[in-house]
Amino acid sequence: MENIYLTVLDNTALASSIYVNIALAGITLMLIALWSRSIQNSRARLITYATMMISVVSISSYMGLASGLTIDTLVMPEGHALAGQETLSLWGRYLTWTLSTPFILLALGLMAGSTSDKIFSAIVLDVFMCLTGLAAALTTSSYAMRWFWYLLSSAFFVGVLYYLLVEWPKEAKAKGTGNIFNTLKLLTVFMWIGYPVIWALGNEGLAILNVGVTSWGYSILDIIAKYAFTIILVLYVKKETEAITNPAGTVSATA
Ligand code: RET
Repeated sequence: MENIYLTVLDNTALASSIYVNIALAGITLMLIALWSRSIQNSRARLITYATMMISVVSISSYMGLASGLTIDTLVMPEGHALAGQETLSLWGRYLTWTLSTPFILLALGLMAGSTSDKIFSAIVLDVFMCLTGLAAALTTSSYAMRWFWYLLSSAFFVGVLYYLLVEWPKEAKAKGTGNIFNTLKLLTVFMWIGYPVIWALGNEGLAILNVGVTSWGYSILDIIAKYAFTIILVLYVKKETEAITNPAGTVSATA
């Protein structure tokens, strides 16, 4: 068990799915730092800081996986395709999503010019979604309970989707950021739906995909949902700072 990071390195697919993301998060962080130097307005800067935090969390998250700190071998319960066998759980992913996804929602909510109560609600639902997803992965006493956690997490996810698809598009339209919000919303909704699909098909769910493919599944989603997302967003904020800073929103980032 102490050598779990060697188990990771021995599995080329698994190791590359982790190390590639550390590199991409680092590059994204440097690009944002470079591009955002000219942004002066504090609300616009808050959005770019939020996007930077997504990559900061990502580097820490993938370091946790690379070092083996946030990976364990779990024995799956009766009923699971791998019942009685050990399988790797990269549970650190679910834990650190509780830190990265709120920054994605904060950036989106601010872009849409939403209000603090709505941004708060979306983030709370999102954190519960991630924590119950962590519980689904770590429950080994009962197969049914694993899926019960999964369903609970999905219910929280529906709440998050409500803000993304119903509340914020209206506000973004009123604020004049409707087009860019629409692009980021579609990217986010499609990518985020991929996570529960990978969980269900992956080694912790129905075990149709092995651990390396499962991990690459999440890594590809991460590349689009985090790095591509932040790059599109920061370039927009840099170009159209005025659209973001006009006073329609009520979450004030002004000191
Ligand atoms: C789980 C499994 C349980 C059911 C649901 C899930 C949803 C996860 C999502 C994760 C998004 C993660 C992102 C991470 C970026 O750092 C927990 C997989 C609904 C939507 C965007």
